[in-house]
Amino acid sequence: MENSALINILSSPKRIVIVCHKNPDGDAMGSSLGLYHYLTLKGHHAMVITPNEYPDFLDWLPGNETVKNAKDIPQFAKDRIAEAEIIFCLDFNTLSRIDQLATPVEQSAAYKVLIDHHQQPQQFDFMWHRVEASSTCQLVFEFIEMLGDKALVNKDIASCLYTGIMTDTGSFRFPSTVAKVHRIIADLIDAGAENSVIHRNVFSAYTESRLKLLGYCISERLTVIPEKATAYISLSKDELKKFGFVPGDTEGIVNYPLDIKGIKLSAIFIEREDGVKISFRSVGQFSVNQFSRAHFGGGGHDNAAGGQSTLSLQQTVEKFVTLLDSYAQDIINS
Ligand SMILES: [Mn+2]
Repeated sequence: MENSALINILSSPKRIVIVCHKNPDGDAMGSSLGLYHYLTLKGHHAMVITPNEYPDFLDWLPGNETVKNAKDIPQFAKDRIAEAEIIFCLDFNTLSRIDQLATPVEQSAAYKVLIDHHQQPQQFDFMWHRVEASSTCQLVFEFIEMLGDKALVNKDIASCLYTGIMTDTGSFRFPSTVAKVHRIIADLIDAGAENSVIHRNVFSAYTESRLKLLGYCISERLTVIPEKATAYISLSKDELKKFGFVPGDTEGIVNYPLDIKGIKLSAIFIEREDGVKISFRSVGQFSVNQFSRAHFGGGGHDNAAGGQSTLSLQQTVEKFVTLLDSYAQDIINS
């Protein structure tokens, strides 16, 4: 796509809204706030609006205090979106990922820009999209670079972008962590990102109950099916309540079953008020994106995807276990 139209639009100060997907993670918030700091530096009036709240371990991000949660102030969010001249959509591929903000964004006359790395994105006015990118934060860095402003990346921008690259690459170990990603990370550290502090801020900020929930998941709720190279965890509403669940507490738990030698597919099933929320992880060729799209109304990336189910928790798990029969060979050979 031609970059000049966007460059032209950004050449004078604009009213800009940045939105990210619901239940924002490190990449969603890091990219949104990184872009926010950049656009603000350039003289734009920018604002980050999230569809709902995000976990406490992201509260330290520079600019956190400026973020508006649309769940708390829905009318305000709608008004800002309606009057925006540019809307940046970050870290999601279709408007359904932003819940109640989808209609206002769709109806807004703003010029709409997508910056994202999820598969099969819908059409936007301007697309800065690459499935191979490690993270949306990487894409925001490359976006700033494309605009000729790499030298403007300061400590605030660098800290935000470092965070999302770190979380979306599983601390720089997923296959998406190509040499280019490490070069960008080096640039971000040069620009002031305190890598060691950021790791502790994000990964060593557990509450006691969150750590105990993790221990409980592994010791009491883990089912391993070695002959299908699969392991999964399921959690009921009551169990979450017992551990004083707050959003973000279950984040990352799905990665642990993959630490078992030989396990190539992992899933976590979490019972919610409105159904069962599912996360899938895989190693190698087995695409959880395709698997989830086909059976659990979700998607994402080849090795990390979300899904959902309106069946009961038990029925959802049974459906998953039954499906494994026809996928076992693919998973084992992954
Ligand atoms: Mn992402």
